[in-house]
Amino acid sequence: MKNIKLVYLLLLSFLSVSLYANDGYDLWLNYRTIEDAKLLAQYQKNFTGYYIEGNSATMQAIDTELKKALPLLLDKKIDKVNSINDGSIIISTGKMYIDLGNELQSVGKEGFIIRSVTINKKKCTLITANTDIGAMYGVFHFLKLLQTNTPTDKLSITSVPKLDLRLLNHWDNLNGSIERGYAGKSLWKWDELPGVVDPRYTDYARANASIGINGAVINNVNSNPLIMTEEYLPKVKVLADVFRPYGVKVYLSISFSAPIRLGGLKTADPLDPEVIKWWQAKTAEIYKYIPDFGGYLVKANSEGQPGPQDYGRNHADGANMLAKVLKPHNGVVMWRAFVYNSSPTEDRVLQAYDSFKPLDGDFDDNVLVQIKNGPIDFQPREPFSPLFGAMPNTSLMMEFQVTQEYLGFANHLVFLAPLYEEVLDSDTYSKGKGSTVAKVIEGELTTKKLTGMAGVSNIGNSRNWCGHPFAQSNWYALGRLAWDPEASSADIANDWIRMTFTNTEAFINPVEDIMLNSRETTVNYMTPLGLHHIMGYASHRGPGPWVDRAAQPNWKSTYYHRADKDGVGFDRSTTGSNAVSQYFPPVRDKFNSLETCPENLLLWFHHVPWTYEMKSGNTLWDEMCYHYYDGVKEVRNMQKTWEGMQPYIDSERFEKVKTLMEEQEWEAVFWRNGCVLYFQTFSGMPIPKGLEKPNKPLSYYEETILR
Ligand code: BDP
Repeated sequence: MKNIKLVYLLLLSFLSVSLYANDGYDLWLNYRTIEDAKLLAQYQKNFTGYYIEGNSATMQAIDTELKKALPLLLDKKIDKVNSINDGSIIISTGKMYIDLGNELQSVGKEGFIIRSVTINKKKCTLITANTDIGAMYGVFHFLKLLQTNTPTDKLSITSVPKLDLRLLNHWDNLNGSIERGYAGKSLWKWDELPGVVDPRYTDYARANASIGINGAVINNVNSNPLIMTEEYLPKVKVLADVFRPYGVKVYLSISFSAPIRLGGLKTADPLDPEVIKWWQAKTAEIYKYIPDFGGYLVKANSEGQPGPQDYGRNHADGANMLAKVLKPHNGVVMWRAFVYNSSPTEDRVLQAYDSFKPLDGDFDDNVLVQIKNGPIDFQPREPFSPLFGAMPNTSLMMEFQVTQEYLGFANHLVFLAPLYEEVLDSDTYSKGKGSTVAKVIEGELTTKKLTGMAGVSNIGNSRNWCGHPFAQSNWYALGRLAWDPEASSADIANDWIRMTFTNTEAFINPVEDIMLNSRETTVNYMTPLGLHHIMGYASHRGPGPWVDRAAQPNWKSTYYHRADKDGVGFDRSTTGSNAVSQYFPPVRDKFNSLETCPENLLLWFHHVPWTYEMKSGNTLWDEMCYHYYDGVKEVRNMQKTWEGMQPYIDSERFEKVKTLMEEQEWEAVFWRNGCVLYFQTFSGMPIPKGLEKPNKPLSYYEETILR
């Protein structure tokens, strides 16, 4: 009897654990029954079935999505119907059910309209668009409304993406590894393709479609040209076929020397007729496999990659050659502006601008210059790249990094939307006040109108896709900001929490706070006050301000922080490298003066004495210490808040986040102690009173490398 009871109890506890287990695979498409009983009753009454006009692959995918989502959300049987009834959700792209005037036209190829309407005295919800993909975006938006418990009685929503290309850049290698990937191996199983098609490819495309991402560059910018061979193209084609119903186009990173390496030519000179012929034939071959292939992403003459400069040509020569080859197929070239040389004297920060600005106006219409958000390399904080605004006659595309190369890998909770938002909201003043980076990439301030945003993906084959449960929010945020670069990170966080976890306010508010503060917290314990590129050599994970030997001078941390007995920071003012002059006034003047330079970028632009008095009244040294210590304190507060969240979510994700936060706290302390002890060797000043002293000597931090 006792045994039976025990078995029963064990079974019960197993059941409850598995009921509440959530491995994160469903991402924000985590459809659960509406928790609020009143709202649930209302939804149940309002929605009785869905009616789909048409039968394309996209419409079938919509059907599959609704079949899955609606019964889960509404906790009732709800099906596709063959005629319009009271409570029908109508998905239509052809037939006009109500007079929308010119509005439908104005939403273009990818926008949508959602309306509460009455048709033949029947109350319905209409989701309509000009294309099936537009309708799919509308359906995902509609599901989001339910997932976030939004009232749906009087819906009147019109939404149009502000950017044309909304892309993920996968830095995936053909051997399955991912450059700067922290969530397992590549999703693409090249050894199985084209025969075996992992269902996960569909879920990947679905997730992208749900946030409006419409393209994926599937291979590393440090490209292996084999991707363009007959061996790989049939595999790439399969991915493109799976992604197509979800509106996700495939793009490839190409190697500029492919004509030599694959084609056996002696040169890859973009003006050489044989080279052009080779690219034409190769490109035509790709389009045979994939008729809607998106185009090429190119890293050229950067970090050892081949490029047009190898033949005395410039970036525009290279980009335009490929653009002309792609043009008849409607493809585009995304040409990266991430270039710098190994000069020990020329400030790296200047180089992208100096290389590209003179080429403004020289690029073909189907070329976008893809610019990293800041002038160096995805640091926890950088000023915006001065190229935004400086090339008014070029289509400029944003490149953000979603994978946390310099932000603690997948072990630190860092919500990146505030970083993205800070950049997008920055005013370039290129055409006077209000010339924000967002407006620049929306094409409002440029004569060329192709627009886009790319995010370097943080996705791998780990079960929850991104490693850290909260890293999913960065994929989500990228999609939302690519759709609308003026969206707010608070709104994005709020929606994501509701969709991914719960609509319980007691969970949402504290967790939203954690997310919104997390980036600043990380800046505090890694690179406060404008410090940058002081991470461990090559891995970029732990602290490495002491890195003073490297393959090239501008890979050393000491190159960037320039600490000495007098002070710390890189003088980029008019008396230093003069990087400030790449910005328009008044931004240039603000950055140039020690007094007006924002303190969170102070050491980016100035070499500042340790005893300099900050706005708080503290010396620079004390202020730096306080930032490092605050960073750790904030991680600890985050941990405390998270402890209180246990009742609201499944134990699996709760525990995973908790464990990762412990790791984050350990690493934050490591960062703080290592940096404070290191910089103290220059300042010679004591750590302010009341702050805990590092319990290990500097040598410990220098010798322990976090990988
Ligand atoms: C840096 C990465 C490197 C990339 C490079 C790039 O460390 O792995 O190849 O950027 O963007 O952030 O090309």
